[in-house]
Amino acid sequence: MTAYITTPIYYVNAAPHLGHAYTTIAADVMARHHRQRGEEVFFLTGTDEHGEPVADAAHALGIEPQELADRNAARFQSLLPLLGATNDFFIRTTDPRHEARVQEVLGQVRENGFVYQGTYEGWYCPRCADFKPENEIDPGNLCPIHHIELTREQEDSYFFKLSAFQERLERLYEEREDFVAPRTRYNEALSFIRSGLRDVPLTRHKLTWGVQVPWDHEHVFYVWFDALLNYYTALSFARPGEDLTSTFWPADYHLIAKDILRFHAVYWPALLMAADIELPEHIFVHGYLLMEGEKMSKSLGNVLDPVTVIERFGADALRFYLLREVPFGQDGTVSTLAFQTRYETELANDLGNLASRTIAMVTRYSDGAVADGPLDPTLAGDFAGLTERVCTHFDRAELTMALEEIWQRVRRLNRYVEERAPWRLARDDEQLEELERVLRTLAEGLRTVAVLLWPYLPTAAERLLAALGSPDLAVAGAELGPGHINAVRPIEALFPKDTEPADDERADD
Ligand code: ME8
Repeated sequence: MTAYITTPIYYVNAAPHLGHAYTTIAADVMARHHRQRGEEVFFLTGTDEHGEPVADAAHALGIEPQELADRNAARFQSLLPLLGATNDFFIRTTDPRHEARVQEVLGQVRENGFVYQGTYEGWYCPRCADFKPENEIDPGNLCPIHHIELTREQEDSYFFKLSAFQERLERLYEEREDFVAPRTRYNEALSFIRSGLRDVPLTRHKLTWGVQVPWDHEHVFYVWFDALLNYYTALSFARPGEDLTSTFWPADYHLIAKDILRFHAVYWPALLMAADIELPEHIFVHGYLLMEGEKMSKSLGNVLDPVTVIERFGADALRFYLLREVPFGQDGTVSTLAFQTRYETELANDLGNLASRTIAMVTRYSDGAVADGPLDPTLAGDFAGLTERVCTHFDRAELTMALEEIWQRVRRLNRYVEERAPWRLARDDEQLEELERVLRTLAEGLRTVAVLLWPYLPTAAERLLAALGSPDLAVAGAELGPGHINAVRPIEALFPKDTEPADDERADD
């Protein structure tokens, strides 16, 4: 079984920020989870380097677009190891192999009869690189996302016959209710389709920074068609001398935020239909990270730098915080204060203390050895079906709910320590067997949560599993049961509390 997981490819008109890190982290959590399920995973991310936003940003800096693309693609790329991202490839749309494939696929779309010549006139936002329908324009003729004035554009274009796919798209949504998740986004995409699809420009005449249209060299492809195709083209050249398309296509999970829903949930399937290419399985749509109530984006200038957070607290803490704080799929506010609270109460106290205490007690009361025998059925009952529930949440794009399921067990284990008070049992020789059973249950419980937490907290989980002498990460082995752990080794604090206090000023600049 394979799982092909993608992030959007990010614009290189500026440096990466926390919003980009968020999607990449979510995709990485999914990639790791599917690897734990024994699936062969291909995880793709990359950069979108053509189009007006990039050309404009480069010209403002007095450099060539390619130079800006090289500079910022490198920044997006170097962020990945810092986040703990395990992508299998990084695609750049200025890669000539991508460009050639885009020309090939869109040439096929034309041959199939879905391209015609015409003139386009409409209100255009150069930052979105998108024409805005009249009902989406803010008062004062402003872009609802960037709050900048829209320009009236008229140009000769080749058009993509989106309208020809009205019925097929409606049928797709009827037949596959899990094509877009969560449901609110599915409904939004479907109502956009039902409101009546109009043809869209496929090429730009005035722009030169893009993939050249093979049948008319005065045009380049509209950046969105070039960009969307990355998911498909990458497989043909990600591995030198190998074409992975037949192994991994169709994509299983496209992760995106709601800002680019229409492109992914409407244009993308239509384009693939027009090219006779199989459609992806699922589009998982998350909300916006908000700072001071506004979508955080480069153009608005209120950016929290992920690198600063990682340097101070580590990638695990950032990964955990973002997926825990903001219910995946909804908008949510992030702040350094809330981050610190979660770090201290949940990572340092709930999990960190549980790990240190459990290992310290096994070391102290039984010389680090975990005796064979059955587990406490009370606790086993509270863990029953956990792995299955976690997997089901993942299948529905419920990454925060999956984490909550696991975290409830972390808290359960803490209560178990208090209830059974091993330090009291240790004072009574007659309770030796009970003490051994409690310690064994705790150690095995800790192992189970560590395995399931690994996608979110890879470094901490691996350290913990190493200390428990049970490095196996497969979810199949994550069910709570005896016999995995024989002995424990001492462990340093997983989430030390004495990290430098966060400073709102610094984190916000
Ligand atoms: O749209 N909250 O690129 P982009 C959550 N190149 N996610 C956020 C975010 C925020 N505040 N800000 C950005 C493009 N993101 C196109 C995509 S794909 C074929 C082409 C994330 O650099 C989120 O995933 O504007 C969003 O969809 C994406 O970055 C937009 O990145």
